[in-house]
Amino acid sequence: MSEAFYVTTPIYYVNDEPHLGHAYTTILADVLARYARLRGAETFFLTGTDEHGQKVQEASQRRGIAPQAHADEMVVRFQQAWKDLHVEHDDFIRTTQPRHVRVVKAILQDLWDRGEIYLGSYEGWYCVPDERFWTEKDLKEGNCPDCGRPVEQIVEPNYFFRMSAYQEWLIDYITAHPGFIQPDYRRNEVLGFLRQPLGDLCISRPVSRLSWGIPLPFDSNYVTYVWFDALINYVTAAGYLSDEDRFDRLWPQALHLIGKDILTTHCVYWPTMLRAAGLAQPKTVFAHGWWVIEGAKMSKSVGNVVKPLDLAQVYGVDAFRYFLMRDMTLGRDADFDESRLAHRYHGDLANDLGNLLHRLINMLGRYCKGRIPRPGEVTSDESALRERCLVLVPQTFAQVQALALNEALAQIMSVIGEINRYIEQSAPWAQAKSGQLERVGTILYHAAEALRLTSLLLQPVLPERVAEIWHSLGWQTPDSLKDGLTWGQLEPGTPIVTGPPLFPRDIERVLET
Ligand code: ME8
Repeated sequence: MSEAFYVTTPIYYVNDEPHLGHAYTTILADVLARYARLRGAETFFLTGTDEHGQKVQEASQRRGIAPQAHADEMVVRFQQAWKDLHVEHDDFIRTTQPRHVRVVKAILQDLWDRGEIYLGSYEGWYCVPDERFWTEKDLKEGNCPDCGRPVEQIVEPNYFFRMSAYQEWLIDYITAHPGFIQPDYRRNEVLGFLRQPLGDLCISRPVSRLSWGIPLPFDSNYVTYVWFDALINYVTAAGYLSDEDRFDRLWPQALHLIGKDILTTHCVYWPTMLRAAGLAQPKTVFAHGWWVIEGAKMSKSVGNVVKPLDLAQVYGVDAFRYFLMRDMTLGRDADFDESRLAHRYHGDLANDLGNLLHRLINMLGRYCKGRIPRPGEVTSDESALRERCLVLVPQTFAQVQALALNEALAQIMSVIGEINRYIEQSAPWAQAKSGQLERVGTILYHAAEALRLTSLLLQPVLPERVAEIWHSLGWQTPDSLKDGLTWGQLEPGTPIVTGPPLFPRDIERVLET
């Protein structure tokens, strides 16, 4: 294996219902992982759920069941959604799993033993009727943001991680490693934040207020603050303290995909925690933008939450995946508009890709007895087409590795357009009329082989549709898809298979936009 590739999503709060935003990050990770597998890299794709904390405790209390039982029920919604969206993760971590609890406790104990954690006092605002703590900036006009009642300032003993000691080191590290936080405007945002003095991080909650968390190994009257627990999932799953060889291979290659909402936790808390624990940094933290609806962030209270599975049911899962990857410039916000999804569906997918397969299968049936023909002598047109497809392979991998997925897809689709034009210009129907059957075979072989190879580069985004293309062309996929990335794999004489349209046109829109 040439190299390792380790990609993670945030672990989502188990109480939420998976929506377009969660689906986006997870499909993005899936697509990147599939490209890495296609390149032949040792690939590890991790997602999961964040299961401790106040909200889970409260929700389970309302239902009158234990928090673990509540989480066990809730987690299924994420697991099922990823399955339905053709997400092939290698691991799904839950922060309540013993493998994770063990690592969190080991790290806490080690930091405590080495004086990186100390007992101090936490000052904050407390809403007595709600039994909730708020920070100064949470307050609405000085009152509880939830119920609007006055809050009391309280002082409570708590444990702190000496985060402030790492401020200078972190600034230097970020400056010396320009690829660490991406895109660059997010790196600048973090460096801007670090111009203010960095405080220490309160990492505990007293059990009297919150019991649903990982107990501090050195003081059973406290549980671990949920972010200090959650971030550690990334090293737990990579094999830290369980499979050190694997951990050493994967960890330096880690790519954390996150939304821009959780930049500080991943770019300030996490690097300093790792540093204090004596661990290396992940390779990259990449913060993508928001999917917004008419300029507003999706939220349950505004009632503009897009349910990914509703759309996937109408347009098909693969078309939905294609749209998300094609229409967001990674990093920037993107406005979700179903008419744009419909436009991509009819244009790129049905007209360009679906139609290419459809025409080819028809012509192979009509002129080549329903079999892959044997190519004869080639002209410069065939050589150019072959060359274009072969060059596309490294170009696509380079763009994907630079996380320019929308550009990679635009380029692949432009080659699909070139295959369509090659057929137009070579006019196999006219050649057939004048009895040039060998020429017809040469043209159709090249067009079919070009489609096979180009569609392999679309497979990470459209896994099911592309498998149908290969089935129609009678291509026996190799055990490792990487071996399919050369020219000339369609076997002359193989029967082709006529199937239903790849992207049927009679779909109805679900949302009124
Ligand atoms: O923050 N557009 O979990 P979470 C794009 N448990 N992406 C979006 C989005 C939107 N409108 N809405 C959500 C947490 N996301 C913590 C993470 S990690 C150690 C702990 C995606 O359930 C995006 O990836 O609130 C964002 O960062 C994540 O969902 C937040 O998920």
